[in-house]
Amino acid sequence: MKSWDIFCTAIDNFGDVGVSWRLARQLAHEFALDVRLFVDDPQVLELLCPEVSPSLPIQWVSGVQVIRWGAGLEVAPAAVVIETFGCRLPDTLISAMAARDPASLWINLEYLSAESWVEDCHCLPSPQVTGPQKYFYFPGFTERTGGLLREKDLLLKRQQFTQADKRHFLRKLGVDPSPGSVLVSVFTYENESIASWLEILCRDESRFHLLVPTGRISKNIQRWLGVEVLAHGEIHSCGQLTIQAIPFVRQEDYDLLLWSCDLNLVRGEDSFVRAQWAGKPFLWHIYPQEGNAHLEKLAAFLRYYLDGMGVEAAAATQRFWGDWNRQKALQESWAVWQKHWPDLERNAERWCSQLARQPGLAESLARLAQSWYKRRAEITPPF
Ligand code: TRH
Repeated sequence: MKSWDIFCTAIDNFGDVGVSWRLARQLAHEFALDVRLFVDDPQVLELLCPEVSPSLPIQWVSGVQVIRWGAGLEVAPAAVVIETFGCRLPDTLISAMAARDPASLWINLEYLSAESWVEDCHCLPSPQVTGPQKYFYFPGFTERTGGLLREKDLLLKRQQFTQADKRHFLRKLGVDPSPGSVLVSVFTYENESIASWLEILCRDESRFHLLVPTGRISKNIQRWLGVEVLAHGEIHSCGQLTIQAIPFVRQEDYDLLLWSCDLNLVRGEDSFVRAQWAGKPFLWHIYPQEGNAHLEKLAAFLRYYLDGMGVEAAAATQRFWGDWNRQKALQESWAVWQKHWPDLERNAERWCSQLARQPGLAESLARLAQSWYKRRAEITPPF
């Protein structure tokens, strides 16, 4: 069971590829597994890992075999096959997984959600007409889920990240904040309400320095600034507020960005999880879904996250996060949220330590595969 295949389609943005790439690297590095990552759009992967050449059909990068996944791809399946986020595997592959001896363990890695039904569905078999047994696998925030991706040395590395490391990292990005600035990373979806926030930051007595990787929020900021483009390296000021466009960094460096900032605005799934491991106050722009289904997911996460926080700070967080995600004016909710800063910082560290007591996602997947193969060996005599 040393061979693992991870299949991934880039639906939109970077999250699907981001999670698959992170998982692939961790399984290869920490569990010495032979991992192949099949990805339909290696260009997205190149953004996260510039060593990837999108034109190559097969390549080795960071100990992982990266394979461009297109129509007609025929490969002998691995012992463990992970289909990420319900991407559909080709029928020929499914038949080959069933014909394999022993048949491949088939796992459907699902999206992250804090909703309570996740615990009931985690590891449930998914009935199949053909092919081997498939299992749902849910990442999550409790012991009754698959946990979150967390590299073995992640929290140690964060602890060892010094002020000098931070200065060095920021300098490489061309960032040189004035002393005492509140550094904020801004990686969110489009949001009209950012204008109201920039308005108050601009008048605030504290000095805010926003670092904005080029992306979906750029247009809203450009509109507020009254500029056509926001190119890397550009710096705009308004009162005490500085807005700086920074390049999209490789995935490992994104952690350094989060650790360097005092507040992180994150989105989707993977940056949302990394912000939690950064142990800093953050704001989650959840991926918007039809019928506002995402608001229930947001509330479900906040029920866990705010559990150890003071009542007023928790209410302020609920309001500010709610206003951001409903694209409402932010003046009042920001003013109240900001007052609870010490509580927000304490809670961020508390939550990070609480999560770190649970096994990580890669580890729990590796354990599942091990026990599944062991059970099979017990049930099926070798001759
Ligand atoms: O990009 P996202 O919005 O991705 C997703 C997808 O939209 C997906 O379809 C959806 O279902 C999911 O969200 C919920 O956000 P996410 O998940 O945070 O992924 C961003 C990735 O980009 C993450 O791996 C971190 C990485 N990143 C860098 O490597 N460098 C950077 O400079 C930045 C800003 C991000």
